[in-house]
Amino acid sequence: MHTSSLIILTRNELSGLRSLIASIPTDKVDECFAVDYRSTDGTVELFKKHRIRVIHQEKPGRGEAFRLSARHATGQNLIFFSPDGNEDPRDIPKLLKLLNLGFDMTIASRFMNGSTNEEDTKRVKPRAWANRAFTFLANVIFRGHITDSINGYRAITKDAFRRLRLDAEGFAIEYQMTIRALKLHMRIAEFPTQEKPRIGGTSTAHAIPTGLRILRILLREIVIGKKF
Ligand SMILES: Nc1nc2c(ncn2[C@@H]2O[C@H](COP(=O)(O)OP(=O)(O)OP(=O)(O)O)[C@@H](O)[C@H]2O)c(=O)[nH]1
Ligand SMILES: [Mg+2]
Repeated sequence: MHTSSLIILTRNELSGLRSLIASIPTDKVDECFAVDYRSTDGTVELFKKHRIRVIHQEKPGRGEAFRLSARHATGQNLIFFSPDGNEDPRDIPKLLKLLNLGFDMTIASRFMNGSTNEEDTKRVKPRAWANRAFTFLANVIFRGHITDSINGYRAITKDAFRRLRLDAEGFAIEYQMTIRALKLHMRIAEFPTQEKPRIGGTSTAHAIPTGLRILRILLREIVIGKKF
């Protein structure tokens, strides 16, 4: 068994955190800390009440949050959890188990047999369609068999994380992580997850800028190949 660090990513996520914090399996990991970007809604105070250490992020964005997490984590395995309601804390042991079986990265997939995603019950599913399209392109171009290239609910070994030398900003970080892992022929495992609706707070993932940022990363990764 490898040592593990569970990292909770937040930016004003008080209502989600409040309803999930008791079900986060901190006893299943060697350390647990939060990376927070300037929350002003009481998120930081709630972490402190539960004796969860908080790393204060200076520059915004999930890209920066992932890099900061990896710099601070002492575990060999890193698990990223976002407590906005979308992610089921019961998947944390599953993510870890697969890393302990020898995979470099594991993803909780919203788009495979047995999965559900936020938009399943809707007729128009712009996010799901965009996600599937980007995953399709990554698979064709970088020869993968991934079903969810973008979900942030994932775990990776610290060694693999370092080898990927990620420099993407914001919500493009996960896509870059998947693409570069494919380029390096890393062992990637997925399992089905049930994505739930956001609990409260507000989303910072605005569809159009996020989509454009992901598209830019795709083009750049095509151009640079294995030079990273
Ligand atoms: N540490 C850190 N966390 C962030 C930052 N931006 C967003 N988050 C967290 O990342 C998670 C995902 O962000 P969301 O805004 O929910 O994005 P999303 O999941 O794509 O969109 P919705 O669930 O539909 O709102 C949440 O837990 C946020 O609090 C950031 O700059 N730093
Ligand atoms: Mg979310």
